[in-house]
Amino acid sequence: NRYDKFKESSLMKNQVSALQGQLAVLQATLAKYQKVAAFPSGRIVGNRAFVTSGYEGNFDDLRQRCLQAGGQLASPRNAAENAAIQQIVILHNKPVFLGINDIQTEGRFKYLNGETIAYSNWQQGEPNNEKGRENCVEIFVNGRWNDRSCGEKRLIVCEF
Ligand code: 289
Ligand code: CA
Repeated sequence: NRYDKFKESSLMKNQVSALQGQLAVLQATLAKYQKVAAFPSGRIVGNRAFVTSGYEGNFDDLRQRCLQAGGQLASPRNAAENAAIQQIVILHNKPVFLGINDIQTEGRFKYLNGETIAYSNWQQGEPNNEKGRENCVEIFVNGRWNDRSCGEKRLIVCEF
């Protein structure tokens, strides 16, 4: 009857207003953690955060550390993401290994999930697989990429 309908709609209004309050709290919390992630040398692009801990290691070491932290090695899929990683490289003045390699098939660079890369920013003359030993990818302060031996030690940047 009309009274039941009235009760039902008041209940719904209360629930919507409670949800709006919870959403506002979540939005404020998210905004705060975006600042935490970006300080002192993280960068956020859309819903991806690129963060360094300052650690340096070889490719496999870095790959495992990002996984252990619940992320993966930074794998830029467009110019904006590449620029975000480049800014971290500039801040630390140290090149970074990307989550990209051609370990499986020489010359076919893939992300860690096995997909062929959809974006690249090679330095002129790269990738050159110097001495047949360069299956990983580093990014320089100029944002350009070079294939490099996976055994070199580079600054870690994970994406979350
Ligand atoms: O071991 C070769 C590397 O140090 C780099 O040397 C030169 O900068 C270029 O040949 C690069 O391609 C190479 O990765
Ligand atoms: Ca090279």
